[in-house]
Amino acid sequence: MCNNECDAATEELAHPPELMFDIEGRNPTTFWQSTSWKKYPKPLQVNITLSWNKTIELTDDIVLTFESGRPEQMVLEKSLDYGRTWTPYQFYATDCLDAFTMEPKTANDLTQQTLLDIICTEDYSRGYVWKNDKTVRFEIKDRFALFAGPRLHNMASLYGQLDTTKNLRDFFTITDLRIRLLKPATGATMVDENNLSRYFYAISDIKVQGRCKCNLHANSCVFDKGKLGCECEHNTTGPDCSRCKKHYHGRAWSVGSYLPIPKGTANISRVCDNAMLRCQNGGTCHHHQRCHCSPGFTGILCERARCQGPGDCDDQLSGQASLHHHPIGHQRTLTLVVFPLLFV
Ligand SMILES: [Ca+2]
Repeated sequence: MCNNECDAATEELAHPPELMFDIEGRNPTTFWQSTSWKKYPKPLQVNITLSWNKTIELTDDIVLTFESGRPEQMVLEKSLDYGRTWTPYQFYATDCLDAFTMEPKTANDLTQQTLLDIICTEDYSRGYVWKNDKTVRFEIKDRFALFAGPRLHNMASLYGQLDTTKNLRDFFTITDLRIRLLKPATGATMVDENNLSRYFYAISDIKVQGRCKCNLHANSCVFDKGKLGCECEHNTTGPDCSRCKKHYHGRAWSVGSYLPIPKGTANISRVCDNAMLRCQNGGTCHHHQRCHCSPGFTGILCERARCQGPGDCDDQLSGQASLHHHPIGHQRTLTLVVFPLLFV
């Protein structure tokens, strides 16, 4: 660390926020470093806000790599409305009861029924660089595994759930993330009041992987005029393809379907059943392999009304062409598309 050499005004000695989002792999690592506790009587707190200005569906764990000790208290928060309102995603502390009056839990304690619970974990706060592990994670994949199995071998089951359960879909969806660093690592039970310059935060990398939320009405998401946007198909429009195009309002807009996942993927055991993968809008399930939909509805689970209008809308929407090909294959890695703002 550069305790005595940091200087924001000198390029070689500065540690600006951008260094959390450059490409790692070089040696030494590049990192952002906060000011020390010395300048902020109590406590040293920093917010890091990441805004995409676009709705994003997370597809992998969020991973923060600390070059300082991992914080003793921290909250990861999310917004779904471009930063107007925030809700906690996960609490992190060396002592959850003491810091947040919460029982300590881990992602492994979660079940299908408690997946949406917000937990406090002590897994990522122990010690000053505990066993050399410098990362703090938000475990997306462990949560996916509750529906898709331990090695995510049954993604069809997960996507079936995402299709039919809005709360679950929203849980993995964000427009912004906020990391609230509440107490730096001290490495001891008592804070050394005479040596507060020892305490600070330093982060070398923040990984957020996801894909644009296009409601499964687009195959690609492009960065245009400083903004991410879906390239909408199926006569839909809007930043998330969440509206029918003008003159295509014959039927209500509806979200697309995640199913079926790509042919050849293992364990497409069933497409529909009478429990979790129920055919919707009056559709009926045949041999667990397909839904027979009522007129005017389409999608694997008949969950989607058609955007009807002039021209060949119906043709475009029939059969496989109406489905979003393989969300997995088209997921976007957004590690560089972040605009961190730093507030101390
Ligand atoms: Ca870096």
